[in-house]
Amino acid sequence: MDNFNVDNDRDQVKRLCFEGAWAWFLEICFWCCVIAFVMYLLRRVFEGPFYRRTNRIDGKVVIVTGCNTGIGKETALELARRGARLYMACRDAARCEAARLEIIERTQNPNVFNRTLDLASLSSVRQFAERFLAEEDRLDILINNAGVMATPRKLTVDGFEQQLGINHLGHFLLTNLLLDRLKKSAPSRIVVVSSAAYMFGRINKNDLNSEKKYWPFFGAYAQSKLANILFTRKLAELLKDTSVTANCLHPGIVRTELMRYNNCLCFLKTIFHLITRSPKAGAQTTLYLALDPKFDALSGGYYEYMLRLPLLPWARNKEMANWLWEESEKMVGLKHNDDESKLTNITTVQVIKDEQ
Ligand SMILES: NC(=O)c1ccc[n+]([C@@H]2O[C@H](COP(=O)([O-])OP(=O)(O)OC[C@H]3O[C@@H](n4cnc5c(N)ncnc54)[C@H](OP(=O)(O)O)[C@@H]3O)[C@@H](O)[C@H]2O)c1
Ligand SMILES: *[C@@H]1O[C@H](CO)[C@@H](O)[C@H](O)[C@H]1NC(C)=O
Ligand SMILES: CC(=O)N[C@H]1CO[C@H](CO)[C@@H](O)[C@@H]1O
Repeated sequence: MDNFNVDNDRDQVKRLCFEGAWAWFLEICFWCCVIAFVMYLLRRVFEGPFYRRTNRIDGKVVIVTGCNTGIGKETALELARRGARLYMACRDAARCEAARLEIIERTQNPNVFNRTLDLASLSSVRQFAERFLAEEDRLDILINNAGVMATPRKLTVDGFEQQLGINHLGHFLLTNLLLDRLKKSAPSRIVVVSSAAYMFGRINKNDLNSEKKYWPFFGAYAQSKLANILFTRKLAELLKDTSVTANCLHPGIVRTELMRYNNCLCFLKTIFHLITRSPKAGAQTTLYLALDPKFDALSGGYYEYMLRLPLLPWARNKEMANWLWEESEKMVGLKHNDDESKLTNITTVQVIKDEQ
């Protein structure tokens, strides 16, 4: 009798819990929610933190290089939204104008200007700087963002390997030409978009231009991004008695056009999409360094996910930073060199300085 009752109860329990269609439905719903929540958390983790302060920069003059697309465009958009007087420094006039019109429409800020800057040409850099210095009295924020990654080996107009030429040397010259204006506008700042790929990089003293051996990503790109960091740190040191700060960053792995030269990675696209950040998320650390008031006084740091991170020894090497700085000065013609042709460039620089 007892036995019968127990079995009966068990049956009833079974029926209640597992046999009703609603039970299955609830269970499926539950697991869907769990999966959705986990995916949401993962996305949040990969998207990283956002810059939440609402400080405006009305009337501040800002230059962003390479801002017709990708991280640069999102950076420009947010700075325009906060009232910047924004100079878009891009190599392709049509793409620049398209982005400019979109930014004006979305932010209702009319002070957004298109300017041509091809970092693969020193004379283009000089022309850009000359025009800018003639039309603006101040420069509050310079954002060196433009870049190319893992391209086939190609030379710039001036004969430099293009990843080094565009990512480092073009920006090196640009920054130096604008430095006095930044000092005059202090507190002001320089933000350099580098990459965690610097970890794979070494400055190849004997073959800066990868003439002997060309390794697109782990060689030339990584070297150029390491150069960005050494440049920033040397700059911070040179500027330590001024109120001009210089900081650099890694934006995360961001879905942009940067991969345009790397079709071989296409098969990874789906996975890639899951673990990468949107350009908007990718712009957050740049915005943090450009906007947060604390960087009026903090200089020489390397940031990722809005956190200051320690650098590997070869990115902290002062001797190398000094060597690279001097070598870069020679390469872009900012310094006395035995070579006659390079003397002409010093004249150009002095003319620009005299105009101020
Ligand atoms: N995406 C990532 O995962 C990632 C990771 C680490 C670091 N970064 C760095 O983030 C920065 C921005 O990259 P992104 O991902 O936004 O790439 P992107 O979408 O390819 O944008 C790069 C920008 O740089 C411009 N540019 C290229 N060559 C130039 C030149 N010679 N003169 C002037 N502008 C030039 C491009 O102009 P065009 O459109 O005319 O080509 C474009 O506006 C780069 O410095 C990159 O190294 C990106
Ligand atoms: C750049 O902007 C000006 C307005 O400031 C516009 O008249 C001009 O057409 C633009 N340049 C290009 C190449 O679209
Ligand atoms: C060595 C060097 O960089 N020379 C450049 C000086 O500037 C002119 C244009 O202003 C370039 O044509 C040279 O290549």
